[in-house]
Amino acid sequence: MAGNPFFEREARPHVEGDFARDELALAYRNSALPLEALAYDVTPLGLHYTLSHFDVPRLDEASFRLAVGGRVARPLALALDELRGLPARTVRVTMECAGNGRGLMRPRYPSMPWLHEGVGTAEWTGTPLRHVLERAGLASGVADVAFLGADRGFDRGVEHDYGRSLAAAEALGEDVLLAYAMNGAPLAPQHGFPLRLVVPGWFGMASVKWLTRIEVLDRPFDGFQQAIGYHYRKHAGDPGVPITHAKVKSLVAPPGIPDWYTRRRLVERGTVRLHGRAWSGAGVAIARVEVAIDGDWREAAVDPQRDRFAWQAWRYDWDAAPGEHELACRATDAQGATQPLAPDWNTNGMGNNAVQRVQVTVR
Ligand SMILES: Nc1nc2c(c(=O)[nH]1)N[C@H]1C(S)=C(S)[C@@H](COP(=O)(O)O)O[C@H]1N2
Ligand SMILES: [Mo]
Repeated sequence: MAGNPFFEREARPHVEGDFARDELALAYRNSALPLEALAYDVTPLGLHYTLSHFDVPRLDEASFRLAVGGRVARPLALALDELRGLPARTVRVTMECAGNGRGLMRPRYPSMPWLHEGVGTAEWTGTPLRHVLERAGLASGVADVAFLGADRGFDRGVEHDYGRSLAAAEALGEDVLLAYAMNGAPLAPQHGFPLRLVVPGWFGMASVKWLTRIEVLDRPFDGFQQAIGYHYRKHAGDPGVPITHAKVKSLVAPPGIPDWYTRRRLVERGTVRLHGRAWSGAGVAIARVEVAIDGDWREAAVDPQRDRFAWQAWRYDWDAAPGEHELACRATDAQGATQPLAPDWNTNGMGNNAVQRVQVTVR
């Protein structure tokens, strides 16, 4: 195909076994939450995961403008200072990559091979998007609001700026932020400097980084990441279901000390305090966390929901007897959604919220 060196007629074939060099390269580019960082309510800068499809663009704050156009009464070009002058809010948000857990699905889709660590919690400061949309004035009959990043590349042979959309009603909600700070500091380059969208309660792909353009549309946005990427599909050719909110999930901070290479854990016998975090999507609280010791499920204690969009801490005191053990944890949210014991397989390895298992040797 002329002009398109990366055209792929077929989807990449699924694989089992060894990770490929391309998967390894993606794993280096996109950093992970070390699971011991589950100890923090707010993930310290540098320990929050990152996922960037293309290159991290270098943007200049002084010349930066956010363009707002399309079906609006007044197109805008807003400097960062103008955005900082609008009413500000800080929201604590647990963000998880929709591909988190992909590397644990079998067979595997060749892409970013997350195991469990594509998640983190940050305090995002910015202005609710609706202030900007109201200033621009949405025309009647508006369907979608599209958000375009400054990063550009190819996926499956389609060249595009990274872009996502929200239905107009969703975009006008109080919780969607145009964020210029993370944990009280300007955004780091890898997290979207100088401006990003933050869509609490959704998987991470909705929170467009390096946000430079907002397009108000009278039709559904048909960008690659909206129309082709980010669907749950059972087989090739399946139109699939668009991915939106995060799913109920929990993680345990691996106890004791690790073996450097295998990450297997060594724990001393006696009472071991197991702890971790649990979260769900759309602001739904966690109602219950259970811990399994060698398949025997027990009730853990869960903190109440303090911030609507942030994970909740849980803990369980385990009376550890010498030998080999397998730990697992499982969350249930206030709407009764719970984690499956095995992944719900789909073609691109999305939304794997199966329970985490940790092998532990007790001495
Ligand atoms: N412009 C742009 N925005 C983006 C992405 C991207 O590649 N480009 N990745 C998305 C995905 S898939 C995720 S999971 C989150 C990750 O945000 P973080 O890197 O700040 O953790 O950003 C989203 N926003
Ligand atoms: Mo993601």
